[in-house]
Amino acid sequence: PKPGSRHLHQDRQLWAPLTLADFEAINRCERPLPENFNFAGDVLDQWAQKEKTGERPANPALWWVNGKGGEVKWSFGELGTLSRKAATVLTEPCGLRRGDRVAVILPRIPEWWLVNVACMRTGLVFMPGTVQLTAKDLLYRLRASKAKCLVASDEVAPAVESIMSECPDLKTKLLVSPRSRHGWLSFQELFHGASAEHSGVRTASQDPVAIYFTSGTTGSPKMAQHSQGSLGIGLTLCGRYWLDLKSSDILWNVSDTGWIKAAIGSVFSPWVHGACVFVHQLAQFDTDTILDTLTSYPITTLCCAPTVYRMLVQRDLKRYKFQELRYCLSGGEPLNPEVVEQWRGQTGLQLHEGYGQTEVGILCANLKGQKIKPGSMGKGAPPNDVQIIDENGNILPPGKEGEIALRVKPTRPICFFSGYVDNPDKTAATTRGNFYVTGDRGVMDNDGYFWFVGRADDVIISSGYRIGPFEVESALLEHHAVVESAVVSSPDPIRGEVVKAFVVLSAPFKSSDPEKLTLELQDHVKKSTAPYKYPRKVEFVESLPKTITGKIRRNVLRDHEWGRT
Ligand code: BCO
Repeated sequence: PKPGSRHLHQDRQLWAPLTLADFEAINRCERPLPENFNFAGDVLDQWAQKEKTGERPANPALWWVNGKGGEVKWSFGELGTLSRKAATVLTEPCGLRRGDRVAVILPRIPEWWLVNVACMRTGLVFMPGTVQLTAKDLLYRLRASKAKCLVASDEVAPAVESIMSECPDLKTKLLVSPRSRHGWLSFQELFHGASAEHSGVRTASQDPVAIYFTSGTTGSPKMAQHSQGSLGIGLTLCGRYWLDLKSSDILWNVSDTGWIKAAIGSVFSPWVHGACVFVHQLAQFDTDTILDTLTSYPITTLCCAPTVYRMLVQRDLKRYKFQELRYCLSGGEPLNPEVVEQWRGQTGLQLHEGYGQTEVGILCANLKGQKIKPGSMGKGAPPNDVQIIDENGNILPPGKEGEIALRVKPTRPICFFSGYVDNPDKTAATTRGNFYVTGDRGVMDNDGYFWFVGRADDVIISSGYRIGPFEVESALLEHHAVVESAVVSSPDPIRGEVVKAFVVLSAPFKSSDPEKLTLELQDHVKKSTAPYKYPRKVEFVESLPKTITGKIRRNVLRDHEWGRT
């Protein structure tokens, strides 16, 4: 073992494994956070033991399909063996050491889960990203994080190669592909020959486990860091009371691997409860595949962004007989009451909306068994103390609009992130009085239900994506037609809101065909930064509203879009 680390199996003899009841008690602050905790060793390997003794149903831990006949089913025992092999790959040929950061840009393929668990075992910091990231996005992430290793698939390999020379900290590129590629180590080849005799690192509960890049109003995305404890223990109650999971359940969380929603719904919450994580590769999103999959597999629990439900209720759902579906959830953006009613009317199933953020996990939710008020995001999810506060950090009474906030003093909730890496000012700016401020505005009613109003800043939430206007404006500015632009949210019946760009053109482009130029600018943004951010609406204007100091007043444009005075 490395200095400062001990073999997990040796420690096993020294202390009893933590149980689900222990995790719940830790979340409720009825017992302290253990000094040491490792999700792979302390949770996944415990479920592998329970499989052996028959204390867990014969339900896979991971069930992956690709819609083309490809299928993988791993028990917790198999996940243990295979993730130890992956851990050997990361520590031996890749030479990674505890605390090193690993950027993982993979689609929904089983290797994403293997590398994720392998990072937990070895104390490496997992940094997921969507395969929609462009070369420019990757360059920023690799440089900001000083990642030592990048694990990627064929679709992003060329983009990585184009920026490699500007990433001096990146020592290893690991390719997950049946083909080999010059300059890359082959995950498949190394994995094939790797030993499963890997000893995990005894991580501290507060050790970093993952970093998520999250967008704000200004600047580039921030690096929100979570710990072994915040994700590994902090999502236990959400798994029980919001997701209603038991070890016999099969949960399909239709989320890209790049977001914390994948950690919540496709890793930590289901696995802490011993449930099966179902994954469809969904190389291309389409509603037919969603409906066929629910019809063909015994999925009990479905979690999607509201945009997906909005797309699904356009279909004649009564034609489909879902095999085992009993419980449905949504998260990532506000859910409209009409969709809740349409889904219930067509499927007989209630939709349970949850509201959360990368920094805090799930804050509010329509919990299992709780009366649902359509359009509300439910009550504060246990054990969170969620309040509506004013600009001075004072709690506002029911019915008053303010900022949605989570109490973090005097006691930090277990699920709370560790902070933004290398950015103490931004971390401190999220605290007001005793609260973490979400940047979202809302109202709490007399019964304690929360109602989302909108963002307090200029961030755009479109189809569940959190999009910073600055990132889109910067991409537009690279185009020679654009003198300046302002990017705001605009209402959309399917995506909730979409990105709209108000663009001031340079003189030579003022007489261009607006439709052609719109397409050209959209295409340009899709190439410059991750395509999900592209402006779905573009309006050419002579000038932008500004303050006397010359700052663009996005709020004027946004209010106009939303018909607000
Ligand atoms: O709609 P368009 O076709 O015009 O554009 C799409 C893609 O076609 C395009 N695109 C993608 N790759 C491209 C490309 N264009 C050019 N070159 C490429 N290589 O870009 C647009 C991407 O938009 P999209 O991702 O919304 O696509 P789509 O297929 O419409 O997907 C719909 C959804 C609903 C499946 C998708 O929007 C989605 O997954 N949304 C959920 C996001 C999510 O999981 N959010 C949770 C964040 S975590 C959180 O909120 C914490 C609390 C729980």
